[in-house]
Amino acid sequence: MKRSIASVHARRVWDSRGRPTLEAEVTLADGTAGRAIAPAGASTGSAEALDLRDGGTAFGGMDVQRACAAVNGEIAAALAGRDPTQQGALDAVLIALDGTPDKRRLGGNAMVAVSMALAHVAAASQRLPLWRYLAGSRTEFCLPLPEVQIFGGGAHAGRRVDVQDFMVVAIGATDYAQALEWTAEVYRAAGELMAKAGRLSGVADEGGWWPAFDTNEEALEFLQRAIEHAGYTAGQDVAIALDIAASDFGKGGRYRLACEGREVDSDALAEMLLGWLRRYAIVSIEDPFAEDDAQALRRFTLEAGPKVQIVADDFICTNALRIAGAALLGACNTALIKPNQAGTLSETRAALDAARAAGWGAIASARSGETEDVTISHLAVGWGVKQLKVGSFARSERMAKWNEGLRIGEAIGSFALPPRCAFPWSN
Ligand code: 2PG
Ligand code: MG
Repeated sequence: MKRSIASVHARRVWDSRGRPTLEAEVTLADGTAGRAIAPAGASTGSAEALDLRDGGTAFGGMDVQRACAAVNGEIAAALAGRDPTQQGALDAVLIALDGTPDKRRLGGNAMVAVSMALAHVAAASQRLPLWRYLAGSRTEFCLPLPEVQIFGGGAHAGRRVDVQDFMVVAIGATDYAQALEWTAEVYRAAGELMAKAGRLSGVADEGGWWPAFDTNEEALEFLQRAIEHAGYTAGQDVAIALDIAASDFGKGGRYRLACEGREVDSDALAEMLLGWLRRYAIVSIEDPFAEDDAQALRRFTLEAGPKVQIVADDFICTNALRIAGAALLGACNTALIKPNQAGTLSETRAALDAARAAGWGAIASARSGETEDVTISHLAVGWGVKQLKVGSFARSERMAKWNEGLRIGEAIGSFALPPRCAFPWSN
């Protein structure tokens, strides 16, 4: 069979933080090949598929020789001769082969790289671009609304501020190309404002400006000013989205705001965030409480959820069952969809379907450790995910994803975004 898998190979490559990661390459009997690279998070949820690292002293213990060996040995043997278009069945083979609940034996990084490479080679075997292949029988397409980081804090900037992502969404843009243009202007304006204020000191892990601010709210103020400085109306043209990533500084209902030198409980944190929602043009807020603080998430969603997108990342870890449980509880209303949290494309898709079934919105998301791999851009379009988060508007591992959207838009023949009424309730 021409379309059968002839080989599966993994090689060690390097990510945007200069750390090892692995690239999987699947080749068919007729020579068609597809490849994908595993991304890596820094602020990870505890229920994520395990990112298998070698430990020891080399590269800070981050090497991936064991994950590569798993691909080149067991995984390659299990997939040889199979039909690459049977994604569900092949992912099931990977899951059964691993046999652990968190993919710790073969490694979530090994599995997601292979799973994505299978989709790439299957698309190539049908001479389709990946987005088109993933779309199946769907015929209507739009591009995702970009959610773009302007300041990067938390675990991505030496904890310079507690909040991790200060982002913008060009909710008033007429199409994807214009959304990128507006974002570029806001990013530039923010840099200029920081330079003028003597606060410019480089960029954080995802390309956002390094947040040389004294309080979290000062960053928020600066961001709103940058939107206006670039000539846009905050809240109408360009709005603010935050990823609090609260699991990184909170546990057991206590939150340590290190940058402000104080500790607060869930209620006081909620008060602070609700105050921000009143004073700034915020339309989306991710992980406002820690992953173990479901009741605070529920109360916050009850209060703010009707107006604002409340995004679950660490809380649900791209897991269908967790999403269904969170929806039942009424905690959050939008799922962040990260393939490497799930570990296979099929489980990622199941999480998206669970979000849709619950009436939740969804955002496809890259990780803080990234590469030139642009699978996530294809996945957003192909699966009709209406928002995309890949970090800032600088550095090629980020720009590769935004630029791929421009190529896909040309191929579709339109840069149309989801209908405006779909935000923030897009699913
Ligand atoms: C997040 C991501 C992306 P990381 O928390 O949403 O910003 O960060 O990949 O480090 O988990
Ligand atoms: Mg997050």
